[in-house]
Amino acid sequence: MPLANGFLVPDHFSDEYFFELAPALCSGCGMVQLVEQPDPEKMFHGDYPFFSHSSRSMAQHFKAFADMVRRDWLTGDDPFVCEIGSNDGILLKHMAVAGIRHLGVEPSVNVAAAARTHGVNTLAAFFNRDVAQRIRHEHGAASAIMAANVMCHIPDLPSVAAGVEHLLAADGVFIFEDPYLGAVLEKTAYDQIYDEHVFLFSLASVMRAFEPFGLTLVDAEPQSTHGGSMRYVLARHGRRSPSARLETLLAHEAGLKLTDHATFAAFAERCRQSRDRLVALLGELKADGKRVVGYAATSKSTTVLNYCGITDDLLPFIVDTTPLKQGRFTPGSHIPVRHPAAFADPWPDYALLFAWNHEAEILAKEDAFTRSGGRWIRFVPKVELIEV
Ligand code: DWN
Ligand code: SAH
Repeated sequence: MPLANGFLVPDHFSDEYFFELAPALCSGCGMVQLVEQPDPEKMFHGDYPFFSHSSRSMAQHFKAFADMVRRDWLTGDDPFVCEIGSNDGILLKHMAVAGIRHLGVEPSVNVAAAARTHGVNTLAAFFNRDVAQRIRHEHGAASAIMAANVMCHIPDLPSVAAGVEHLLAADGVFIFEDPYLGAVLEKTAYDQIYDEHVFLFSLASVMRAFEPFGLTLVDAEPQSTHGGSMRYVLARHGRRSPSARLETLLAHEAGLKLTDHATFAAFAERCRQSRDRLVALLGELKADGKRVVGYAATSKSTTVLNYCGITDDLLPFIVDTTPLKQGRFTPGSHIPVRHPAAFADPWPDYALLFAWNHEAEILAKEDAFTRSGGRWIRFVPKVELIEV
């Protein structure tokens, strides 16, 4: 596999980086993780093309996240909050506006610069134990440490856990959310597996990973974002009691058999079926003389395109709102990425929805496509035309 966000120009086709994308279940700790993990500096740098503000519904989600943290967890005087992987400031800008002392830690310097334009104090660095020590020294302990779709990106989980433990105030909370393993399996969302997603967490694997660092899981809450995520709340040992909701979720998770080999063998078979159906559908549409284009050059689309072997003969281009992706080509499959204006010029017969997690937002925005007679194709949870 190439890097999911390694959008490139033809000059670099010949020296494109590839690695072996192999997810595995650790029989010891129950963690689902990538066997080979590309160097983080290859993925997160000054040309990182994912900007959190690219989705309006995520902007609403992060406003609600910030409001919840302020309401439930920032009770003391002059609290300090820290976010790991703050990207373009989509969450912390709400803390900044409210005058709350805050710091985002974000290694991709271009998105970190975008955050500063939103008034968000941002340290361009990879969060780890040393960085946490520096932050505590300069800003004091954090009442809340937050992270969204980031913890699963950091191979050195022990260093992050030790850093969180170091930075957190005695009664502070560490709140993070990530795509949930149970949802990925249930929806056959194999496109959540790519270089940046080093881990696919479950409640049980999170509990086990943080316990040795003095951090206990005290609450969790399913989220609808990114096709099904879980929000985890951790606190120092003995400072807070686990919620009743956590007990219910743990009981439910036990029934999902997330450490059974058979669960993953069945998932792998569903992935193969999904791939075969998608390739067959695109082939049939092509044979019928229909025009199909891709919608949203997501990170997830890199896995789909490369796993399914889809190139520009089946999908001539993909439209995407991100200026950094436009004019470049998709990693590995080398399909051109174009400005969204190309979508209506002229309307295609079908659009393959790579940002299926933003279906409601995109279908509402592209209502004119549907009215033109265009049809949407989704592939999660199964390959089908969307009934509008
Ligand atoms: O975990 C991660 C999540 C949070 O975001 C990262 N590793 C990378 C990224 O994953 P993704 O690229 O799969 O994210 P999204 O939010 O599913 O897709 C974003 C892409 O979709 C952007 O390139 C913008 C594009 N998009 C678009 O072209 N039109 C998105 C929307 C909502 C649209 O209307
Ligand atoms: N929180 C945002 C961004 C998620 S994308 C959202 O949910 O939309 C993942 C982000 O994590 C990227 O911006 C990437 O640069 C950042 N990241 C990767 N490794 C990191 C690390 N060690 N410390 C802090 N941020 C990291």
